[in-house]
Amino acid sequence: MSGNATGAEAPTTEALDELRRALPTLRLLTDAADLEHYGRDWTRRWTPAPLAIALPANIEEVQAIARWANAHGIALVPSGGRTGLSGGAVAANGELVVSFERMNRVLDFNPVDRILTVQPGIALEAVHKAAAEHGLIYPVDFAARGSCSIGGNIATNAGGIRVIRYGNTREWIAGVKLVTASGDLLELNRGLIKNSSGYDLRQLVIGAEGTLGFVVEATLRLTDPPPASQVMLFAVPEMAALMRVFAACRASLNLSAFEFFTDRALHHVLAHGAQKPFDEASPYYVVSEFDAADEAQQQAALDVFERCLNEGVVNDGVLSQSDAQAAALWRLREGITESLSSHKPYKNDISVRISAVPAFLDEMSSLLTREYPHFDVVWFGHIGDGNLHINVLKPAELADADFVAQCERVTRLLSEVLARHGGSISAEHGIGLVKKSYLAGTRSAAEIELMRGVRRVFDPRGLMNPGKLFD
Ligand code: 2HG
Ligand code: ZN
Repeated sequence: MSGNATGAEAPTTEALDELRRALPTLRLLTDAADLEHYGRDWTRRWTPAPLAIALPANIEEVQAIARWANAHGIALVPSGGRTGLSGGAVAANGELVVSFERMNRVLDFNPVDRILTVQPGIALEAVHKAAAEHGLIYPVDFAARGSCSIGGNIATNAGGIRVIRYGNTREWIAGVKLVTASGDLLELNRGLIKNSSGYDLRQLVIGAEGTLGFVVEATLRLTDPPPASQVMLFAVPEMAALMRVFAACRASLNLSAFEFFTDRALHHVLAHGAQKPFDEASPYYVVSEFDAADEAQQQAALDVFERCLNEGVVNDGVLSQSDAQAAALWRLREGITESLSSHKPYKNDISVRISAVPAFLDEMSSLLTREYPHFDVVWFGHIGDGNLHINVLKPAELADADFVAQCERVTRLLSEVLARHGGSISAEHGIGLVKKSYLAGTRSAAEIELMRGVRRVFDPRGLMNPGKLFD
C-alpha cells in the first residue's frame, strides 16, 4: 500500500527518521521478522504490528524515546522476555516497542544493604546466579526463569512457586528508576527499608504493566539461602482432600512451596517426556517443598505423610532423596505450561483467599464441568496461595476465534463466581489485553476510576502501553 492511501504512513516514517537523527546510536529494527518477534508475548491471539523496535542501551536513550513519542503522539510498548500470558507486551497497533534486551546487566551489589541493582532486561535466572555469587538468594522463582526479565516481573508483580514463603515480587523491590511518559526520570524509594514520606510510588508502579512509565533500573532485596529441603509428591484421592493435606503440611512443616495439579496435567507432562511417579493414577497431585535440614524435620515430613495416609486424604507419596529426584518431581509441575502450549490453551489465572479455596473449588468445578463438557480442562497452580491456573485446550478442529469466544463466555461466568468469593481474575499474570473486560468483576467502579485518574496524572496522553489493563 502506498503511503498516500491512508495518509498515516508518511508521518510515522518521518517520525522514525527524526528518532534516528536525534539518537544516531540507537538500535532500531524494522524488518518484518523482528516486528513479528518483538511484537508479541506468549499469547498468540493478536497479530503483531508494531511500527518498529527500539533497543536502547541506557536510561538516557529511553528518556529520549519517551520525549520523541510524546512529541509525535506515538504509543510505546515495553518489552522484556515476552513470556507474559496476558498480552501485556503485545504491540498490534503501530506502537514503537521498547525492548530492554540490551539493558540486561547487574550494576551493583551492596553487601551491607544486601541489595542488587540491575537493569530491567536481565533474566530472572541471571539474578538468581548473581545473588548466589554473594552467598544470598533472590527468592522469587517460577518456570519461565530462564527467559522472563525482571522488568516484566515488576510490571506484573509476578508471583510463582515460592510465594507461600517469600511473597510476590513487590516484597523484594527496594527501589526502581522509572522513565515517565514525559521522559523524566524518577528514583522511587532508593533502596530504603523505612520511608514514611507519603505515597509509595514504587509500589504503584509494581504491577502497573508499564502503564505508568517504564522501569529502567531496579534495586532488589536479597536474603539468606534457606536450609536444605526435601520435595514430597502426594497422590490425592479427591478435591476436598487438597486443603486438608495443606493444613497437615502447614501445621508440621516449614513449607517453601505447596503446588497442585490434576491427572489431566500429569497426562500432558508425561506425554512431554517426564517420568511417571506412581503406578496407580489419582485425580490430584500435590508437590510440596519444606525445610529438611536435620533428622527431626525429615521425620516430621514422614509423620505428616503417615497421618494423611491414615486419614485417607492421600493415596500415595514420594519423598525426594536427592537433588536429582527433587528436580524430577518439580518437573511434573513446572513442565505443565510447556507441555500444553501446542494445544493453544485458553488460560485463567485466578485467586481467592486460602480460607475460601474449598468452597470456591466446589463451585468452580461444577461450573467448568457443566460449561466445558467436551474440552480438555487442565487445572494446576499455587493452591497454597489460593491461586489456580485453568488451561482449556483447543480441540484441533475448532477455529481459534470460535474457541476463544466459547471460553470467554465461561470466563464471564467464572468471574461472577470469583466476585462472590471475593477473588481476583488475575492472580499473577496481569490483566494486559486478555483480561481487561473482566477487571470490573475484581475491582469496584470507584477503584477503576481512581486507577484511570492515576494513569492520567502519570501519562496524560496515554502513550505508555495503551490498551493494557483498561482502555
Ligand atoms: C505457572 O504457575 C505459570 O506455571 C504458568 O504461572 C501458568 O501456564 C499457565 O497457565
Ligand atoms: Zn503460576
